[in-house]
Amino acid sequence: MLHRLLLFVLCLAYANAAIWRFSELVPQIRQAITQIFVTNLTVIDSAESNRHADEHGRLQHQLQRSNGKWDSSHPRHRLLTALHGFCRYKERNLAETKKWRDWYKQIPKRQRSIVESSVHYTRKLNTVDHLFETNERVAHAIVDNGLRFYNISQTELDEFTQENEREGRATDKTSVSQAMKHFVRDWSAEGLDERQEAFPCVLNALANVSRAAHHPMRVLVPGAGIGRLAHDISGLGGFEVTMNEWSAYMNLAYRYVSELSVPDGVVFHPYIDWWSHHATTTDLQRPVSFPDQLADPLSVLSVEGDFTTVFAAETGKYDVIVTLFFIDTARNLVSYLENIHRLLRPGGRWINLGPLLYGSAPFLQLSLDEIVALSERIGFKFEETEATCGEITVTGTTIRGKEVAYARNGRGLSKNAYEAQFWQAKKPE
Ligand SMILES: C[S@@+](CC[C@H](N)C(=O)[O-])C[C@H]1O[C@@H](n2cnc3c(N)ncnc32)[C@H](O)[C@@H]1O
Ligand SMILES: *[C@@H]1O[C@H](CO)[C@@H](O)[C@H](O)[C@H]1NC(C)=O
Ligand SMILES: *[C@@H]1O[C@H](CO)[C@@H](O)[C@H](O)[C@H]1NC(C)=O
Ligand SMILES: CC(=O)N[C@H]1CO[C@H](CO)[C@@H](O)[C@@H]1O
Repeated sequence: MLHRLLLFVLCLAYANAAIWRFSELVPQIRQAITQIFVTNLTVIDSAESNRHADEHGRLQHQLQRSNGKWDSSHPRHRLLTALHGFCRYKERNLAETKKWRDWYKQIPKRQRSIVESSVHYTRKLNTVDHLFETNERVAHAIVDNGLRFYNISQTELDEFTQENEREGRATDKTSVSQAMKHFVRDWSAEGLDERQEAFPCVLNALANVSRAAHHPMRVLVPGAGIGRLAHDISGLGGFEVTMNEWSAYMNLAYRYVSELSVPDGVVFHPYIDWWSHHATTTDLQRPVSFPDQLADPLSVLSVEGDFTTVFAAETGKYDVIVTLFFIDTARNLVSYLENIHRLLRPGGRWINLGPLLYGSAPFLQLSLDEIVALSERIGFKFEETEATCGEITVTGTTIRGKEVAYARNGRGLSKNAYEAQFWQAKKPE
């Protein structure tokens, strides 16, 4: 066991001296390895690895069944539910194409034979069914990685899924599909255009923040999805980045992508589950590979849980909080804003880019001008923003609007996008 781990660490050391996947190592072994190999690695940030070890401990504790009431909102229950969802990826999708086959049979035989001879519709259905099997391998790899990462046994998952299925609880196909589509947005070359629309405003604002290697700026990215922005911020250097995500589907996808060690080593077909808006069937069936860039899981700390509660003990800890397509997910927007304000140190900054697409039964739905008024009342002072981030949206404010797509099929015939709002606000000293 130790031998395997040492080999593993050595390989990584050769590949990239900065990569230390401590999260997989128990502390004692980690210590031993640190002593053996630390002498010649360029980057051994022990504070950073302690941060990861501490958080891993917190996560394991939070996931214990005995921690709190065992119901569908228990973190372990939510994790098992998401794992069940990925496990049933193929079944749920093939049930859908089965329906499409049945609907196709509604067409009179004569017409069907025209369709068959001209466009081979049955073959298209068969091909897509086959491609769902490719995607299922990715879904299962996400499950395997998740079981290992969270220390959950296959037996426990099997028992959980059996009980769910006995009681007729269907898995959440949409959440599984959305999490997997984020591989495109965050970690594929195909997602680059979309990232180029959204990330530069945020990264440029951060690049300007003065910082020193021995005193990194603490950045928090709540609602981070599967983490590309958080990793790109870390890539700027001089930032200690924490990302946070509530969804167990997203967290499973993130844990998977951040453990991958071969660039573009995974291929899947993200568009086969929605047949609208395709110029060609080749487009619909096209493969996308990821990750376009490896994510060093140790360069960003991922804290799982609800942003409004999981950082209860971190008042004043962060220099910068970055919200990307996040604030409109709030049920209680006031709590989000107050929480951002509380977590920032005096003099700290809040950087936001995103739309105002309220969902999930929000307690209040504010327009942009109202968000400004409320944020100022809470104690934020809005700052100037770069003209490259769009036109001023509401006269008299410094907030700019910019067209930004989200999880869009770049070759699709539908071009949905948002007028995402960019701002920078300071919590005065
Ligand atoms: C629209 S997505 C944006 C994800 C990512 N920032 C991006 O741009 O790709 C919003 C994310 O916020 C997460 N989220 C919603 N409420 C949350 C909460 N209370 N705490 C943490 N994350 C939350 C959702 O699960 C979802 O992944
Ligand atoms: C993993 O889970 C098993 C059984 O629940 C437990 O006995 C073991 O201590 C856990 N291992 C770690 C590293 O947390
Ligand atoms: C960076 O800082 C300089 C000097 O303070 C300022 O002029 C410039 O507008 C800033 N750029 C951004 C992107 O905030
Ligand atoms: C302690 C030790 O082995 N240091 C070596 C680390 O690697 C550099 C460059 O490859 C060598 O110059 C050091 O001697």
